[in-house]
Amino acid sequence: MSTPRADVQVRCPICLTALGRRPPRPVLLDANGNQRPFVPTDRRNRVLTRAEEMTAFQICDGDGSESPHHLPLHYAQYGTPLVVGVIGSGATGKTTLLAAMIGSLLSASQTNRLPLRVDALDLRLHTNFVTRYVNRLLVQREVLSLTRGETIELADALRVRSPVTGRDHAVVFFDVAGEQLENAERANRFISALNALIFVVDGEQLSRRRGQRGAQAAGDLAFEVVLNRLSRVHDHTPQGLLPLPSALVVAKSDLLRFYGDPELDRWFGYGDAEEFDLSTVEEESRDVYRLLYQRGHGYLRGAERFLRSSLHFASATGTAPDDGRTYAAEGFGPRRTLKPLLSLFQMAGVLVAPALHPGQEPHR
Ligand SMILES: Nc1nc2c(ncn2[C@@H]2O[C@H](COP(=O)(O)OP(=O)(O)OP(=O)(O)O)[C@@H](O)[C@H]2O)c(=O)[nH]1
Ligand SMILES: [Mg+2]
Ligand SMILES: [Zn+2]
Repeated sequence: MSTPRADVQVRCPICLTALGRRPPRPVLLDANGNQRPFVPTDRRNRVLTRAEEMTAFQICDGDGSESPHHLPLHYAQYGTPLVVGVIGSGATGKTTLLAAMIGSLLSASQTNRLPLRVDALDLRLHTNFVTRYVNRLLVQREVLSLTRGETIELADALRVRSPVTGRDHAVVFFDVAGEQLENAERANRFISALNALIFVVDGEQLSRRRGQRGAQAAGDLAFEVVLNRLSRVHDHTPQGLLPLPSALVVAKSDLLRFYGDPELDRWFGYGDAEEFDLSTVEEESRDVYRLLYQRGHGYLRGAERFLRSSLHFASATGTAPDDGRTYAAEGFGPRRTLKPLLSLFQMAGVLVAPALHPGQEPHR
């Protein structure tokens, strides 16, 4: 295991309490969330201990006024973690997109198509995300439930290793209910801990508003609340920009296809290999920008306010739900969900090499 880097101060992403002042208090959680102290079976057996630690959490007691926060035991082990927030109002497609993105990332990593190795930072959290979201969506083709509950917790926690730099990164994701993000009154301290953003534009709303008067100005309240919060906690560049990476994704883009938007249709004309080619990110960003400028330029604030940003078209499912509960097999499958995540990783310095694997067919 790499040793913790002394030069960085890692904070609990839920309440911002500085970690590392005391040694982490490792615990195990049972299926009902009850905790008990974690004690390795045999400390001298490092391989066994390491395997056991993969399912242990560290406790952050926060400010004592709320229930403790459970973080992966190795959360602070790899320098400053990349803390990704998936942002958008209710039902814009955040959870479905994140499940498809992580599913695409895992399968690309497992088939050696990425210059990255991806595995669990915390096995329990990760297995939970894969079973409850990734597999339900991609294997069972179920329509995922809207996110409920007011507890702020991590959705998934990955360890992303770059063989090029030899560095490991902890990468964690927050995916909370849109209605919670829209509410400016809520404390939502986790927003201040985010250092990478995925802004989700609802393609379904864009398609409904087609041709409506005044629709061009449309934006998203959750974007505004989050931007407002981030502007208060980060220093801006001299140009007034936020120094964080942002990937803005027009989700549910399957609903926008074949309506006479060649700039959108052409990106879906490419095969999946195109997603590994990050040299076309700028070109796609320009196309998304043009479409949103005409259809809802308020959404563009999710990109324009950032020093580094990219814009993407994606569909988590390729098709609309059949009956409200499942997606039909025909036409089903994530499209262009990997590229926004790779672009975000590249902007954040997690992905360094050119993403196209040598030996892989070029896409055109
Ligand atoms: N056609 C199409 N529909 C989608 C896609 N992704 C999501 N949907 C639909 O949008 C609905 C909402 O998606 P969610 O991912 O649950 O939305 P959310 O933003 O997480 O919603 P909250 O958790 O309430 O904030 C789903 O139930 C699907 O019906 C997509 O790629 N294409
Ligand atoms: Mg959700
Ligand atoms: Zn905390």
